[in-house]
Amino acid sequence: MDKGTPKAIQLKNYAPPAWLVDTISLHFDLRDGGTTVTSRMGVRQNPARAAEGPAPLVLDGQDMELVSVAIGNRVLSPDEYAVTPDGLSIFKLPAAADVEIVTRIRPEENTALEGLYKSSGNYTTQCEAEGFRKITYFPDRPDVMAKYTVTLEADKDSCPVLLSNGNRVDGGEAAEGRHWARWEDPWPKPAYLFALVAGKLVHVEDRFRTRSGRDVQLRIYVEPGNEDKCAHAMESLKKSMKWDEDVYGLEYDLDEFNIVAVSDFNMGAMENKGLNIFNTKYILARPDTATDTDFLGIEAVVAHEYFHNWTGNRVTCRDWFQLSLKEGLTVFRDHQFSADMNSAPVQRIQEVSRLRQIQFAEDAGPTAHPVRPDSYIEINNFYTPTVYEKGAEVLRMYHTLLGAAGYRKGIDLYFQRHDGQAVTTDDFLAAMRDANPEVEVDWEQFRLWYSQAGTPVVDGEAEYDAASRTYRLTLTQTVPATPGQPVKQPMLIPVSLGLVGPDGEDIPLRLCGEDEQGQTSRVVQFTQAQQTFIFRDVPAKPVPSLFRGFSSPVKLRFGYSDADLTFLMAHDSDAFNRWEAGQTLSTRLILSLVAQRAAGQELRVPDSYVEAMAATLDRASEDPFFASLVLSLPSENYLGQQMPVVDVDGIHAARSLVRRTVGTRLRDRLLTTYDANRQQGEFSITPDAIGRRALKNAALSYLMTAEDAEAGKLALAQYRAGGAMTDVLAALTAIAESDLPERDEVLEDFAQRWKGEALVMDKWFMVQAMVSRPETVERVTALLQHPGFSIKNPNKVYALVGGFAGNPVCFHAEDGSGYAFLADRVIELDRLNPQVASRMAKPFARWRQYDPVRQSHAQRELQRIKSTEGLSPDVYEIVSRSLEG
Ligand code: B3K
Ligand code: ZN
Repeated sequence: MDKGTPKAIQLKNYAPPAWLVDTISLHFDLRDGGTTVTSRMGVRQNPARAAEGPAPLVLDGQDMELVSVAIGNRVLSPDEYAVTPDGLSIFKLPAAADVEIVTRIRPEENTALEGLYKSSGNYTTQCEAEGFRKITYFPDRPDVMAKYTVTLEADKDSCPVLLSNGNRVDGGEAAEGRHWARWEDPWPKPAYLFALVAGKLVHVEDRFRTRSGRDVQLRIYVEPGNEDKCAHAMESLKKSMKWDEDVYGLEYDLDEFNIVAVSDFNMGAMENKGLNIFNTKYILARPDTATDTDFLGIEAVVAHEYFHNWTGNRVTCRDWFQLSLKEGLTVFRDHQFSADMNSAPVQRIQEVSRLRQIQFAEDAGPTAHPVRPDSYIEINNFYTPTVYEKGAEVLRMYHTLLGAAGYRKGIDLYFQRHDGQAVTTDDFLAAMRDANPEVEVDWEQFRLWYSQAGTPVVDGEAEYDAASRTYRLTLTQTVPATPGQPVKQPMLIPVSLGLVGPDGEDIPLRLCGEDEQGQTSRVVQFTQAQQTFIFRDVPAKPVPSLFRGFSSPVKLRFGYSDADLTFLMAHDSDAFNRWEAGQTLSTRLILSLVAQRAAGQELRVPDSYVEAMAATLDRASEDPFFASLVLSLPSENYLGQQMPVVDVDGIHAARSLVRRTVGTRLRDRLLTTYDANRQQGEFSITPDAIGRRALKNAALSYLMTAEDAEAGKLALAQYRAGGAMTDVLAALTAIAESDLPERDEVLEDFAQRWKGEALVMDKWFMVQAMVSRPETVERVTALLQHPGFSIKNPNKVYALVGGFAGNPVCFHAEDGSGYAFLADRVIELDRLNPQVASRMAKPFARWRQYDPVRQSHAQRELQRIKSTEGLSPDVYEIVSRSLEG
């Protein structure tokens, strides 16, 4: 590092700001070659720190040119302030003052896509977490909340649209073919929620009347030509607004709500007050360009950003360690919403698969951190699955422990106490606790979910005593050591459970020592390192159904027999656990095949397994979407997590064998399923229609494993028929992986057809990056030169480079070629966009889980990245943690 090793920021060093900013009036003169920003702030000393006497006003600022500083109308001389690479300090000023600062910035040269940047001719901002300091000097921390007035001035031809937060209050013509607009946001907010957009955009419009009668104008702005792809996002927005009123009692609080979709954006979307800025990926959809997954993703992300208006914007975070206060809560809210809009069990299964795939992996590696981290170098590295997805599970546990009504009481109290404030996860917990004094929960113990990293492992054992008709369930918990946290305390783990009797019906639950009427499903609190729950009046030996609905983010180990699992697959009244039983069965089978392969034994898939899959197909019409998920085997990455040393090729071989066996042995059933779920008529995105497509495509993918000519014909016909992108892409994926002679011709055809649609081309890059064939690394390297690819566009990078890093066999190729490819890209990206580079560096983190040959390749590449001159703190933090771990 040329600037020295970057410093870590610690939660324990938090101090309230010395100065507050009540109002800020910003003027942007947007021009090529230099944008001038004039900021006038009304500042005053923070009464909370008045006792310390006068302190200098310290403002954050980076990468800009300071033009002038004034207090009131008096321009300061250079000895009255100091400028450093990180900010500006004004030494002396009265206890309350107007400070005017003029700066100049160059948005057209900003490739990091943080702060104000220009891309595809449009000006856009991204300020969370610390981008505002690249626009002007300001106390860029979320506990400084100000009222904003923003005036934008720009060329009328190239920037007909001028937007900022709040409501548009004024505007007009200016000299030299320019024009201006003024926006006022009545709600105080932290700088990270500031936004502006100026550019050549068109919009679609709708309205929403809130339950108290406010008429809100809704607009989605897109680049010309995309107007026909906004309808689904608009519907999703209206549904979110209604749902938040109905379920949380929360109403929108401005007269306009604007969304802008841009194609160069580091993440999914951003909840700026009244002006959400989105990655086009989460707005644009037409049945022929977007898959069902895209449609559902749009619904969820539009909702998520809208929900932030209360959980994040009206009540925000005191400091960035509290990030999960808004993110965990808002993800939980979007999960609840998606469950209400679609199929609840399917939604839950998808959430849990994602959590296991990415969060459990993070929790088990060198970058493991608690939901509320206590130290960071670069906050942008902490927008993680742990803060988001595990954070959402913590919220779900409040809901499970308190019930829907108790949870809502807690939420109401939270807003009553904290509206307009910047607060902590402790404040949130206190509101939940205080609103529910009658509920017995050890909140101090519950708090450990925020501070202890690592996924708890729960071991279960049970014993049935026929004579006394009692069933003893003993649970033991261990929380693994994680970096910086060698010793852990037992957690409060809510266990939702049932006991399934031999007839497949739930047995009423009567816990010894309690005399309630037995429900068939209930929640028990598992709080000790080891605890036994004794159930009485159990007429026959049951099969326990544990962690129904995945009631806690833990790993369960219970000695189910294969027969128990098949039984639960068929009979558990909890849909999640029916799926779970199937996954456990598949995981167990594949891992045992991996072991047999390593021991040089002959591999066989037992009949009972194929029969369980057959039974799933026979029941599939009851819930096609659910059935498609039961048929999906655990991913290779997830299977790898279950092994002390990942056997990359063994897992691929064993999983492929299982798929091929099912594909061959159940060929007729799969063909019937395929035919039965083809759709005629109009496209729709109801859960049933999505489910049928998912099931049909799952059947196709199994059929393709048998490599018979007929399956190939089906895939080609499905590709050529066109129609819904879900079907086209499923066929393309199967063809790309196959040996079909038409493979390259089909890939070329797709590229020709969609070369004008960036988001569709992303799918094309991704499909090729994910192919498990050995030539993939060369293909992907060649694709970097494709005219449709750009290393400067995050979506393209995520599709091609990120797709490849998620390709288990090729990224982890034994010759190290995959690691070298990724390291080259991280180094190349870091010069342009540190946030994207650091995201691309994360797949290296688990390198110690692999064999010595792969380890040495990965370690070498990590060292190579780390020793690169001028490395960003973003990549430095990930790489150095990975090497330490
Ligand atoms: N709050 C933003 C994420 C900002 C990421 C900054 N690196 C989107 C969201 O979670 O809604
Ligand atoms: Zn969010």
